[in-house]
Amino acid sequence: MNTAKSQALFAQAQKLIPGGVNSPVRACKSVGCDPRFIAKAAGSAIYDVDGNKYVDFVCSWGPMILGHNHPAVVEAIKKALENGTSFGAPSPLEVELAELVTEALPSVDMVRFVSSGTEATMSALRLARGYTGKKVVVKFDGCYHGHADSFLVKAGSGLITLGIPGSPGVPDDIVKNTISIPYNNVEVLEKTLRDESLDIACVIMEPVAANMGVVLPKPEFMQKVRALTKELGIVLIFDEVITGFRLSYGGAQAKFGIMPDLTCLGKIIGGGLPVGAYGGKKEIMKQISPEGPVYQAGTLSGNPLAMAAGAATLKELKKPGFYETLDAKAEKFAQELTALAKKYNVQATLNREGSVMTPFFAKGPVTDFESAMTADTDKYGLYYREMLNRGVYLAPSQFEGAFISAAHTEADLTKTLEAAESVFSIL
Ligand code: KE4
Repeated sequence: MNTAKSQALFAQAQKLIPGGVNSPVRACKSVGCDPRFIAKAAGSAIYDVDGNKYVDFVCSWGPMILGHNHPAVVEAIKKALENGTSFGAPSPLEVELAELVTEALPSVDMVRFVSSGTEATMSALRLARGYTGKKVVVKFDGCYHGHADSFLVKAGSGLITLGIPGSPGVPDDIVKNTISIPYNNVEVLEKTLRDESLDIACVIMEPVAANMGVVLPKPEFMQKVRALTKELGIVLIFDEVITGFRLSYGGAQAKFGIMPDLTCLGKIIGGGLPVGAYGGKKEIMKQISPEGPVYQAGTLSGNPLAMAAGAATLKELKKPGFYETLDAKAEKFAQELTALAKKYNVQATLNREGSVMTPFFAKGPVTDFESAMTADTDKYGLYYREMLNRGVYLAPSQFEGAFISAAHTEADLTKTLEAAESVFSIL
């Protein structure tokens, strides 16, 4: 595979942009190669600057659930574009997307749009603190909630990929108000939340963790989180930046029937444009400025292009049978991939919920951060490079999800399984 143009661009980018990338995992350090520079994308495929074509399982880290450049989304963006790219004033598209989001998510009465998932979680935390008058946030090891200071404690995603526990530049004074405890551990959860010496404002969780690789919540764990937070007057925040509109039209909360007090969204609700949102119970959301005293603002918040792309995406997702078809396709693919690993005696554990999955090179079961860490990352690196050379674009990290979109065809998945078979035979 010729990658000369990507290599030249990477060399130039490294002189101009730290690490040559605008988000660390993209540098592909943990999988032992250099990044491919992408020129364009369509449907399930992305094309690099050297003209190589790949079946894309990154899907821009989740947003592209319809595939790239879906005609309805492109049309909506074009239409919005003709009317201007940003007003800094309210526009009808914000109301339309707010209606779609609040209708879809059972626990969300009101929603505020921002420009990234990081902004959504950061603002939800401020709101939970403002609402309760308390300070401490409880999170779970390996869950990632964007890069705001308070959440960079045993966070997943890029931090685990690069093998770093937290980040310089985050003052101790700030993270002393963050407690990180193991995912899926009911005893530690109960002990922590019942500790009256702690001044707990909120619990934030990924209802399906997808930033230490995909890790499913045990039903009793989810139930306990909800029951205890309710009993103790602690705000429960679901970070549905990945799971929102991915696991079902109503997100993880509708799929599992567990309602948080606040929900954070991003990715899919922007149809591939920069967006985030947080929403929830009216009583809490009314604390946000200008209705209430908790301040939060944004120059590009509710951006018309992002709102248009998001609304067009949600309307497609709302069509009957969308999730049934997508999930059935993902299930079949996951079963076939698992069978191939078994056939070639590759030690692997595949975790999946709906159309997001992670094949861990680990004995398993993978139920939390500690068990995720048993994965053989060197093996994942080899798998990644070999799949890439066979035209399959996976996340350049063992600890991320692989996303299947509506645009992935039978032929794409067959090609991917054939590539996996040939790679498993040499692992
Ligand atoms: P952004 O600020 O990146 O839009 O969203 C932050 C965020 C918040 N919550 C969850 C559950 C998330 O998964 C994310 C961002 N996800 C990563 C993928 N692991 C973004 C890609 C990256 O950082 O390289």
